[in-house]
Amino acid sequence: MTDFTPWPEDFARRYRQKGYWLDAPLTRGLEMQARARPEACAIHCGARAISYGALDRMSTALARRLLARGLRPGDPALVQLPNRAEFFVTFLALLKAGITPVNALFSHRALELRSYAEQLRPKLLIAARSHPLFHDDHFATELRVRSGRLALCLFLDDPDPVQDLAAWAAPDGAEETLPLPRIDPGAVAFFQLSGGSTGTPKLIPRTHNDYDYSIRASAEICALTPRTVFLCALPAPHNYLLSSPGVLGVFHAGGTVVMAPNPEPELCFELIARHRVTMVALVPSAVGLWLEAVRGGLAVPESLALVQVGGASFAEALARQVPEVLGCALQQVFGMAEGLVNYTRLDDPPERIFTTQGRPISPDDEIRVRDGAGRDCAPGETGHLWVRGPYTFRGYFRSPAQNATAFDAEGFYHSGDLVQRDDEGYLRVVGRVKDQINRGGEKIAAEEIEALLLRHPEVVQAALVSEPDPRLGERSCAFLVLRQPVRPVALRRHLIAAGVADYKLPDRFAFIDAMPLTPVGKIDKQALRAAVVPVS
Ligand code: AMP
Ligand code: DBH
Repeated sequence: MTDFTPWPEDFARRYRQKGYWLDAPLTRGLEMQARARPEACAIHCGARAISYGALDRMSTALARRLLARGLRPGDPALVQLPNRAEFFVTFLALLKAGITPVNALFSHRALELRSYAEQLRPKLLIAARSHPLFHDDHFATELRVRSGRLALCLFLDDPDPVQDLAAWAAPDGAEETLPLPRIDPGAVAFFQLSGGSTGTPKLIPRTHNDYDYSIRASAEICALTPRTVFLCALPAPHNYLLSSPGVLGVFHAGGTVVMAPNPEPELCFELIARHRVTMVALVPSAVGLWLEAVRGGLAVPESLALVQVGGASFAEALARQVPEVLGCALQQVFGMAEGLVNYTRLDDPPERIFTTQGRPISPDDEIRVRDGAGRDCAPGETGHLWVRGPYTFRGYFRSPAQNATAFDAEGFYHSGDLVQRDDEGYLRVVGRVKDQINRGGEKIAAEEIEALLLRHPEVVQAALVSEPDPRLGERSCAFLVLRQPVRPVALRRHLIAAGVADYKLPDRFAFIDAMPLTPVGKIDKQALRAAVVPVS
């Protein structure tokens, strides 16, 4: 599937000349580690320790069996797995086979999965029996219809070996007979998910070359080594956990990944102590929980040296507490699944680490901070962040209308973030123009939820806006104009029935007689945010 907007030739040439794009497959790092240090531990997952050699063999076995079943390079796949080692076995296997997956978050429900199935028309589904939608085969059957060409479904923890993922990934030597295909590193490796601001979740094509560069460079910036032990306690498919430097960065450096189901402090501290974890990636709301836990008497095990924080805006007052209370170095990370990632550097002065969200990975990340009229902002002034570079995408998958507004004529992606840039190129995220709510790092496209609310027979108008939340940073509030009174519980039920992920359910409903309007007659969300309304 080559449905993606390539970088113009002159850019591609420059990115190769400068050594960013190596024309090697994304699995190269893993394969090198498996050859050099096959016995070294790649992943701790529950009681299992999986070596680099085993990870390489399992992913090869799965790749070969999928190809033997008739799947072909370029075929799309839909994957939804929890934070378990099998997610990485699967992802690596698909990369080796040239099958291009979209990795849905485990919190995604019918609405999101249907949309991915309709956009990508996957030939392969890999999901988990532990997910409520896959306890039985009803939903998989529905996806088969929506895709129109789903040829194979495998499940994590399926009792039947014919469709049990672990059985498909078990090396037995026989699969060695079928060669793996040659991968085109300029081609799409997989689709990343956009937090989005419009109705349908958008797919972001990421190539082997561009993703590999962002990972290699991130591993270097974060000084990863074979002694790095990284705790993966946020959803593994998220761009942050996968690539900033994330699990793929750790594999590149030959370190060890420890899987955690969630960032809950008691559980994480126990894993950190048991495996001598050195580094963790968190969102601000999780840092809040960790700080509280330490104040409540829990101790952070001393092996932990670095806490990364990103995904949502991190209050300076909390940032200052990280070294003091957790006893670790802090790194701020500001990234996006579309590409650009910024880091504070490990040797930056503390003030810069506390007060900025870092600077871009690459000298060739071209950043523009522009005011509403498109003029360059002076250092320190607030403006819109536009970006283009060696690992920032050039177009959403099959979304011409969206691409026409998300990119300008020069190929800059308009991120929708409001930032300030200082003299040395460090960015501070100060706001947002995109119609999105950032609920503790989980992004909600307002339009998606509004459209669902409008399907309720009593809803006349709907507007989803953010409001401050002490724990999450932001939570969502749905302002509604109704025909007849409806109780919040009924509205929530309506959204659940539509199949929306739990984190997208409005935290609060507010009922008003009429929407405030802007001079051109659009719903005035700024006025809604400022409005004092009765709590429901
Ligand atoms: P997504 O497009 O879903 O990958 O989300 C990326 C968006 O998350 C960015 O465009 C920002 O709006 C937000 N974001 C990520 N990291 C940070 C951060 N450190 N501080 C503030 N916002 C962030
Ligand atoms: O929020 C994000 O999408 C994000 C945060 C930190 C990201 O994609 C990343 C680092 O790579």
